[in-house]
Amino acid sequence: MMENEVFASFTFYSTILIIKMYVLAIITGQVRLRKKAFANPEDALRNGGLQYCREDPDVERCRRAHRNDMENIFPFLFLGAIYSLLDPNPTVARIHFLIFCVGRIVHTVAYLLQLKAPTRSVAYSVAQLPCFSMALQILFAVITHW
Ligand SMILES: N[C@@H](CCC(=O)N[C@@H](CS)C(=O)NCC(=O)O)C(=O)O
Repeated sequence: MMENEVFASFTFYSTILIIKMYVLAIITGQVRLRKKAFANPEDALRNGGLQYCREDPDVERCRRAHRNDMENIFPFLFLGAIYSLLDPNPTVARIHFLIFCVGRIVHTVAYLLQLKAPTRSVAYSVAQLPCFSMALQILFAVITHW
């Protein structure tokens, strides 16, 4: 499988992004502890009392970043896998994956650090470009082989 250069490249960038999501989950947990804002009564009870079962703006920010990752990285995992099967040019394919990966990392950093707008939106839009490109190429390949 790893002899397929495009698929190896897709696997690499996908795994980086999955690790990024794991790191975001860890950060969310740390922010919950620091801000004493727990999602469940049992967690609040263990950390000072039921009053800490509450929402916090910083935790919610982490959660929105995570949700946005799920809205975008999950479709990428599908599109990238199918696109890899189309035998694209390895360099072009790598550029697609790299742009998406960098865009999503910048999106997360911009979200968590509250970077000046429109940094986050630009990162989001740039990362969407290779996804649209892959989606169109997949549709084209399917239609022309029907
Ligand atoms: N579900 C997204 C759809 C559009 C989107 O993903 N926008 C990007 C760039 S403005 C974003 O970072 N949205 C913030 C978010 O999803 O929390 C939303 O509600 O905003």
